[in-house]
Amino acid sequence: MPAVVIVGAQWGDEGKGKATDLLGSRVDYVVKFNGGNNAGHTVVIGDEKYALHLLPSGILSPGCTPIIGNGVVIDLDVLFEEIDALEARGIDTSKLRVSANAHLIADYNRTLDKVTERFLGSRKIGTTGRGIGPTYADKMNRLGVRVQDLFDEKILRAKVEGALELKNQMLTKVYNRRAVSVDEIVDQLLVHAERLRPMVADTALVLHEALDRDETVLLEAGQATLLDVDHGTYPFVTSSSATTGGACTGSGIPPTRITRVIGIVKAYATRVGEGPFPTELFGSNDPEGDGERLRTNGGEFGTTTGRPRRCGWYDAPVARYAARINGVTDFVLTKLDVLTGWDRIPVCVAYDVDGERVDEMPTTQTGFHHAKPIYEFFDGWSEDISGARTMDDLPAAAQAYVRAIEKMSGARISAVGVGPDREETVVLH
Ligand code: 2SA
Ligand code: GDP
Ligand code: MG
Repeated sequence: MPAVVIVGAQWGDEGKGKATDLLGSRVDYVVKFNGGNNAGHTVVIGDEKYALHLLPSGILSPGCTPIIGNGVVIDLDVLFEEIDALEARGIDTSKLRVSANAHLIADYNRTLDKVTERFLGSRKIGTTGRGIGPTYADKMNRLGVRVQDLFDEKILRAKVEGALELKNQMLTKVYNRRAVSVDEIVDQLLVHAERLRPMVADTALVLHEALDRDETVLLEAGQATLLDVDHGTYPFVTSSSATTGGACTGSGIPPTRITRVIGIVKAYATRVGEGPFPTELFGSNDPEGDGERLRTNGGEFGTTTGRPRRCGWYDAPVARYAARINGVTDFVLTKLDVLTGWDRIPVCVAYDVDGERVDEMPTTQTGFHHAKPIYEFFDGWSEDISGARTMDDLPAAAQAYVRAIEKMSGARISAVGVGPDREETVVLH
């Protein structure tokens, strides 16, 4: 049986949490394979709203085993805060398993994230300040501290010492901060060690055995294709692999076991943090105030940081790019309801790059920075569509919009979101 991947096909916050939750009742394992508590997935079930950061969204489905894979970076304080908050609301988290190879976010990494951003000034990335980038940098520099290190204090101490050697030079000499002591970090990391111990597992083996038993594994990406460290709008990206390739490396499941890749796309586009965004609506680009209207109607504020998200129209070349990079077999188009009430809806079908029409995403950073959207316009609709459950329930103009997007985006659309609730979904396939 299959391993299924869910990835963001734009700049994040497409509604991956809801899509994962929707599938949750039909899958046995849900795996978070990249990122950390920079992620923010909101899931609405009836009157209850859950914001998940570090735990996979599948944790809300009884019967589903949530896994934090080796590709994740873990802030232990946040992990246990999140577990306690869910338990207090009656959610069973006892099945959670955590990879022994996942890396830990130490306090110095949070500090470095924040001071680096301040230091960069106008060149800043607009990170979430959770220590994600510095923790992945340590991993790549072979200076990381892993979950398994918590259970051998001698090794833990040696690793923290190694990690701090250069960092203390940097903190004191470049950033004018105090040096950090090995003892203080080791003590902080060990606070949760015994509570974590029973959850720690060889998660790759657990998942292989599940697949061999014909069980279904859902791999849930944090962030998105355009924020992927290799395939995104580098350097304005996160520091992990948020695409299908990352699902393999971040979980230990090989590509040959993946049978379906579900790309989540919003019916318009948003981005948080800095970096190029051709269809963004702001200032003189947006005489009608459509950006603010999308933000208000769509509730476009960061789930983790509360930052207002930048808003713009649907960008078809971006979706096609994501379809190619991830091998998307199905798109889920979310938040169609947010577009209700516009007379006409622009969709970016290609770019004008320095006077030349370009149909696919430009390869160079400068090319994408210069890309101006070329729009095609579609009729809007005014009816409330939140009650629609089949394509036929949607107004003709909404159906035409969905079909047009499908044609441009490189894969079939298998579901359409018409509201935040689990139930508010039009299923096509
Ligand atoms: P980081 O902190 O190193 O990962 O930041 C690097 C870039 O990645 C972006 N990023 C995100 N973009 C959208 N949503 C994210 N999650 C939260 C949410 C964000 C929030 O669901 O709303 O609450 O602000 C997320 N996480 C990272 C980030 O904006 C930087 O551009
Ligand atoms: P994720 O990071 O991709 O999981 O997305 P977020 O949870 O950060 O942001 C998506 C937001 O849109 C959440 O508040 C969801 O509850 C909400 N949402 C998801 N699908 C729909 C939809 O079809 N319609 C509306 N109106 N809201 C949706
Ligand atoms: Mg989010």
